Amino acid sequence: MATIDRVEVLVTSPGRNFVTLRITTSDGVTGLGDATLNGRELAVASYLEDHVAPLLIGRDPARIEDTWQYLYKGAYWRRGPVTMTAIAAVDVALWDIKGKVAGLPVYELLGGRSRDGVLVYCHASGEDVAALLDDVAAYRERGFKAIRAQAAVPGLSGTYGVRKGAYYEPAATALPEEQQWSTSSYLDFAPFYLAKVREKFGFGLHLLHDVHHRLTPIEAARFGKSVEELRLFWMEDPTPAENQEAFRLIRRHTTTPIATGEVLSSVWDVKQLITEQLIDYVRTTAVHAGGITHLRRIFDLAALYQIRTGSHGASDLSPVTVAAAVAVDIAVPNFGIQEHMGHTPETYEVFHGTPRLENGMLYPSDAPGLGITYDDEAAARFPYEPRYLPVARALDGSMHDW
Ligand code: KDG
Ligand code: MG
Repeated sequence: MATIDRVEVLVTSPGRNFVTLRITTSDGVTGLGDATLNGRELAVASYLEDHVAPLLIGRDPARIEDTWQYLYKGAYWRRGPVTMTAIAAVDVALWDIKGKVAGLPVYELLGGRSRDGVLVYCHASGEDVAALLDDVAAYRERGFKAIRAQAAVPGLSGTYGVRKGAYYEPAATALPEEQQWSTSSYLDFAPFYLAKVREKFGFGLHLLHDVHHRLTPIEAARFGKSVEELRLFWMEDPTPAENQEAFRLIRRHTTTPIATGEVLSSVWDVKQLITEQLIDYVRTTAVHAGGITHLRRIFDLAALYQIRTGSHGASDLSPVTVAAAVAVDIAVPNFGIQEHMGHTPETYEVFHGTPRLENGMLYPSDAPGLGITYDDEAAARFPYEPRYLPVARALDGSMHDW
């Protein structure tokens, strides 16, 4: 029997910070897992290095489920983003190893393809409505069939989701940047610019929007109702998702589909949302929700309630997570859509072999495992730098959800 011989926690910052776990077996097979938790990277690195790596040495790398249960039940302290991201990194690395040992891509081990490719949505944004419309046009030119639209709210410093240069990176400062928030300005403006997108491009395009946890349930209900005729693919995170019953109120008032779950890390965190059919798309990911093993469990529960998948895929999820996401997305029966932001050229200097993007669809690599390799020499050129996500304050100076 092969055993786990080496466990390395790799931290690099090619354009942004990434934490990667590399597991090597006694047969010399390596597996990669993403362990990046944006703005709290070193907490997961320490969890893995100090508390998980010593437990893995000598274990059988083939026993993925048992290792998952060992790390989850063995921690005693359940769930939470740091624990679940650490477990995810181990889980994904072990699936990568299992695929390499079998000589098969991971999606074959999950039951094989249910579809030819994975529909993705990209991010269009603008400092004003005209710039947003130009950005949507440019993404359509590139073949995207689904586009998320966000525009800067006039008069506020810093709106979530609005790109300044070629790449959007909110975790860009050594201490959290303070942005402003006004619910009334947002509620007046967002339906207006989403209508402009529909007016210009019609309905032959999936249109998405991220509220980013900013509204109360009744405000979210009003927003959803006000954009109903625009037939959004979804409104995302209308209200902070830890209050699961809040979605009952939103649901009572609007047929605009709801997506949530990117900050949630276990099946327990989405159980009520799913079993009460309070959402339409579940956005949990392989990196923050316990790896491929646990994500599959969440998606299977969602399938029982006709809820589709719509995994988070921002640029703070490394190319290893993109590969893991596509492996799951291509296999599960209830796939909905996959977020895809892509990464900077520096990131692709470190991570090679990312899934192929063509005409708004992602296609998995046919290489055994997940198909991603990690370039240590390139990684060494990009040392870790502390970076924080912004925070938001309402106009009276009080803290708001960012
Ligand atoms: O690290 C935080 C980002 O991943 C998040 O703000 C991105 O909301 C997001 C999205 O939908 O991509
Ligand atoms: Mg989001």
